[in-house]
Amino acid sequence: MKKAIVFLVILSLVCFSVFAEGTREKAPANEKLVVGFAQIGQESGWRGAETTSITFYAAQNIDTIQLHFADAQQKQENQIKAVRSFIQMGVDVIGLAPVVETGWETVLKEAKEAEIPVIFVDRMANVSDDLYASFIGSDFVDEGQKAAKEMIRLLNGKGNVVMLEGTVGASAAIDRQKGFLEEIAKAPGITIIARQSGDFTRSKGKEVMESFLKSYPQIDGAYADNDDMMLGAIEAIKEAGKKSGTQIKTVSVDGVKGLFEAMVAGEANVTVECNPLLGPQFFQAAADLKAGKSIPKWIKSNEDVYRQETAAADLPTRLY
Ligand code: GZL
Repeated sequence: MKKAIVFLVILSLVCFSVFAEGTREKAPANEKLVVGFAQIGQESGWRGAETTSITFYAAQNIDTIQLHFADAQQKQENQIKAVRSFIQMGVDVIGLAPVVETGWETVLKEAKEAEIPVIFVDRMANVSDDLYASFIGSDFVDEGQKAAKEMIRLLNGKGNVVMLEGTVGASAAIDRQKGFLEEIAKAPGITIIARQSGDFTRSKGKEVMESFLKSYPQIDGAYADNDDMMLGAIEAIKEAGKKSGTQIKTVSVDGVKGLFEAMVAGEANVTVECNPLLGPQFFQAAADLKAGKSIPKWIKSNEDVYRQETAAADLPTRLY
């Protein structure tokens, strides 16, 4: 009898715990989408537009989005620290604009172990597919090819060209140069006489162009991996007493307002658009990941080429 009672008591305890488990309210998942974004810095007008696109979107959706935003001042170690802090916080999704392509495996493996998906925004990193959920950004090789086609057109296929390059090791710089050099090689009359990094900044772009102008008496065209370096280069060309946009043709990438203003003034010729307004796409992808949906491995930006001839009409329509 005693044994029977003991058995029934144990059986009831087991049933109760199973029942309780089955009916226990699941801990309410945080209703908000909690995101950590490790931004590169504030090196260019383009970067500022991207930051605004991200922070403004989060502010507009404050009831459903909690954004933790870190500015790394263009230092990879600061981005890595920020990603680690987001992992500690237990955010739902991490956004990262990798300042350079290499050096990310360790911290991305930590994010994977913590089961926090990472979305690369605007720049890529050299890691295996399992370490990131998606890349939201442009086809930089295509941008470089478009820029070269414009330079060939502007120079009628012949002349001396200098290149102002972006941050050493950055995917946007590496791939734009790849596309530019592949395409420009189709015009044997064009010679690349100098290449140097201006780190995507206006001030360094001016310094680099000043040195080019001192070293090379005959420069027919200048290409820059971004508009900010080209705006610095234009200052240097003018200070050297040369005519930017006519004596020295210019082609650069981004599509920032300042370059449109230079085209309206006749001092620049072409900008290849690179869309920085990635906030909406980024948060939509993050929300999809949180909801357990699959997203494309590459969410490509759509962009165009803008020329001096239409700059006055285009300028009022520009959003950055
Ligand atoms: C491109 C982005 C580049 C811009 C620069 O996606 O990474 O970085 O072209 C910016 O202006 O500094």
